[in-house]
Amino acid sequence: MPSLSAANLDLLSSDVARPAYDRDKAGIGIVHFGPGAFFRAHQAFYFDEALGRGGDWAICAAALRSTDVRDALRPQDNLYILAELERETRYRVIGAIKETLAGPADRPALLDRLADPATVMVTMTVTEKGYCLKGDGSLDFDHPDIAHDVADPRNPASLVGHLVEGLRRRHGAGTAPFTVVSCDNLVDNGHKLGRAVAGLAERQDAALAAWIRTAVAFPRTMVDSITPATDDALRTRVTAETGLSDAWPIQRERFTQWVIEDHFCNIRPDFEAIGVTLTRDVSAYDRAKLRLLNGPHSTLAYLGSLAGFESVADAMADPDLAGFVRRLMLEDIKPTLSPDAGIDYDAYINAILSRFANPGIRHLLSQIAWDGSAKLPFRLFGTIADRLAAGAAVDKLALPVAAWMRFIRAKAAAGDKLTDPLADMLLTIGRGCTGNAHADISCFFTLEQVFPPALTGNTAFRAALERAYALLDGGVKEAITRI
Ligand code: CS2
Repeated sequence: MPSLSAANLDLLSSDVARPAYDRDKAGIGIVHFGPGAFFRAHQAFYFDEALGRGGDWAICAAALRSTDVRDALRPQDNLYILAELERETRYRVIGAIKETLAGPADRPALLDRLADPATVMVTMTVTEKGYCLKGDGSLDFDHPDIAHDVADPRNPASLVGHLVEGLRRRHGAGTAPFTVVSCDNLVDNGHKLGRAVAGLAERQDAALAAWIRTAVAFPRTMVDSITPATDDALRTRVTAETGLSDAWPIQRERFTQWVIEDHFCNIRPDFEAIGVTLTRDVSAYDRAKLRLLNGPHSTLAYLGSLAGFESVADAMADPDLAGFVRRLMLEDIKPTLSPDAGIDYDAYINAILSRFANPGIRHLLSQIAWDGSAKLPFRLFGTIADRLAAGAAVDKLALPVAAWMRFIRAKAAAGDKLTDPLADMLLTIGRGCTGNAHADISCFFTLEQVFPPALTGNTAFRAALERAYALLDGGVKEAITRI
């Protein structure tokens, strides 16, 4: 089977959509950090749409460490196939990425791209841990990459360090800044990143930091599209159904949403024309999505894994689990969301539940279970804190937190690996667990970077968590029924 490449596009089966623009003529205007599946399913798709309307919106996609994506995409001219999963799968070749860079060897080229006046926007999907923030949302100067970037700012290691160095060069050259668009599932993503970038810049040059604070836009965003990791089944299907083999195709549900705060310091595509929502206030969307989609997703990940399910759709096919998640959303999460935001929460909840239940999408619970220590604070702890402040019960909300702890304990007992920025610490705690709820939870609560004092010091939360943790002794179904 021939491979995907610019020269082979004509060999694609006729129903596969392909770039509707002259790729050779489109200039690079975007630099993206973190070329993982989500970016290729989401932002690259939107920039592909923008390119179809004309303009220099092609992307230089950079990975700071891993060379996998570059090595897979370069031989196929940085093209890849996006499969939109619905009753009928639609395939489309995305041409928006024109350059892939990776690792320290490509750092000079990446910094040149960041300094290039043609670069008008920098986007990123580096996951929660890629921001090197502390639990309170400020930059962690003790993080090894940040400490490195303070000592050697011209050869940065971190995302934040790259942004500072790129902006420093532009400032020095009198070049307009690029807009920095964070596309990760972090509460207040743009503002947190803006403060981190200015904070790091402050360590080398107060004038640069002041310029960053006043001249650079860091809009907040909400991004949404369920994107299961690529597997061999997808590769085989893509080859069979499109007529070309692709080293790294991407799959996602057809639904996709991008909301960006309308705050830019350089030119941008006509976002509204390509289905992106621009708004003055992203926070209501952001909060609703993190709390109603990602919170229940993590809930399904830990409860579902403990119950022996593999995918989100499998877990949702269990009426007890699906019913629990629905009640959690309606009774515990929805009351923490602003009723004046103009969002129909009931409709939103129903839509999310049917997206989760979509049998056409095999989204592994193990994928969502990654990085729990970095995800739970954004997905569940804010909701729990708000419920506690309102004097409401947190029994249901405590269950996924207890399930996460039991998940870690089970992984440690089985000698399994854990994908988490705190993996070593978590596995040490997990190995020390005895099964006694009070003692085990005390060990987890020593993780100050995960649990804020407002939660660890709250007796109602502690009691609910201990009860949930102990109830899980009888299995997930038992716990759900008794809560
Ligand atoms: C998921 C998200 O992997 C996870 O943790 O909860 O990636 C989720 O699929 C996306 O945020 C949906 O937009």
